[in-house]
Amino acid sequence: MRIERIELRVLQLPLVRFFETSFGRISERSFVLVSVEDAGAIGIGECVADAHPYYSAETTRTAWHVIADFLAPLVLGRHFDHPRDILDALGRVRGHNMAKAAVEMAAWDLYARQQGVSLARVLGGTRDAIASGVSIGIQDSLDELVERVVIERAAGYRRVKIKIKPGWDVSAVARIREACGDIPLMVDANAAYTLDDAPHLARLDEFGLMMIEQPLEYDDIRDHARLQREVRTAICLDESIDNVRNAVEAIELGACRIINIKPGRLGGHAAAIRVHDLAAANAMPVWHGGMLESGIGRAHNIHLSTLPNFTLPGDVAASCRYFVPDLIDPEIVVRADGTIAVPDAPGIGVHVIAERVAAATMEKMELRVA
Ligand code: OSB
Ligand code: MG
Repeated sequence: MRIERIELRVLQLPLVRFFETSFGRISERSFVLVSVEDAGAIGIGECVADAHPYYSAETTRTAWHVIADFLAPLVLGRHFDHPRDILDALGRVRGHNMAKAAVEMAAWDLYARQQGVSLARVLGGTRDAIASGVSIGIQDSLDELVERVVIERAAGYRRVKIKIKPGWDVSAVARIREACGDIPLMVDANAAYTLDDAPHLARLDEFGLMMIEQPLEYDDIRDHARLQREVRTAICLDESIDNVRNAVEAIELGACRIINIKPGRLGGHAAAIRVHDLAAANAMPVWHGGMLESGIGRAHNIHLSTLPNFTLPGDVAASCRYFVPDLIDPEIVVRADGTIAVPDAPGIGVHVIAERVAAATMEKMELRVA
């Protein structure tokens, strides 16, 4: 594989419904789409950074800058035997995993297409359908929250995750248990608490949650290890696991019992596979997170979720929850049994509608071998 052309676009798409987390409410997504080209064959990746630096330090604009000025020159015109070698080739650039992942994942799609096989095949996937969970944001009232949970359960989702923050946690979980009974339920705090909140978070233990995701500061593995000793509920790390070494440290310190894998946060599919394998070797389950991706990023997530240690339902849900219309057609659908079929056409295996991409494009740039 030799990438001779890269195309960058900034897209803006309105969300079907607002999405609120402990770090704020958004009503649209802004992201960079990366296409890489080799002799007419094209691969595509979606950068998960958003307009704001509230989930992680990266933004749509930093990703654009770093890809155009630093990452593209490191891959353009260079021969790669395999996309697993790309992250190392970008290693001189510190951080910026989301920018790196967008380029790397586009290259995986290109490689799989050139081989004529699905992305799942080249990633090492072992299943043809994945279990889908749903992530429900903070609502304006507890009544509306219960209403959302009922709707999503009826749609088939295998587990429900709700976003929590101080003031919207124990009461929200209690209401859902009252109204919906013993459904598979978990919470995600997006780093809204401190270790001083340990006694409060321990109040969640009585509700039999599957896990508490990222309760403490985004880069604080040590405090998560302390918290895990004070609560019975499993802690799952998201923000804190942004490379393989962090995962090793978290496992060694007992900072979590479950890991959320997002290739965008880790620097792409190859790094995600390494964390997946590391967790498997330590008998720790993983699941695939989501970043409100369009159908393009969502397709990448579906393929990666076919690896064997993704044993818990992921935040990989139907297109219609996010974007109508999606950038792809047919869109991603969740079946009545809460599963999503893995596309079996070459690469990510979904059909991107060029006119929809063009209509959502705010800015475009083309980079070629110098
Ligand atoms: O923490 O998992 C998260 C969305 C944006 C940023 C961070 C997170 C999320 C989600 C939504 O929980 C997952 C999805 O449905 O794509
Ligand atoms: Mg999370």
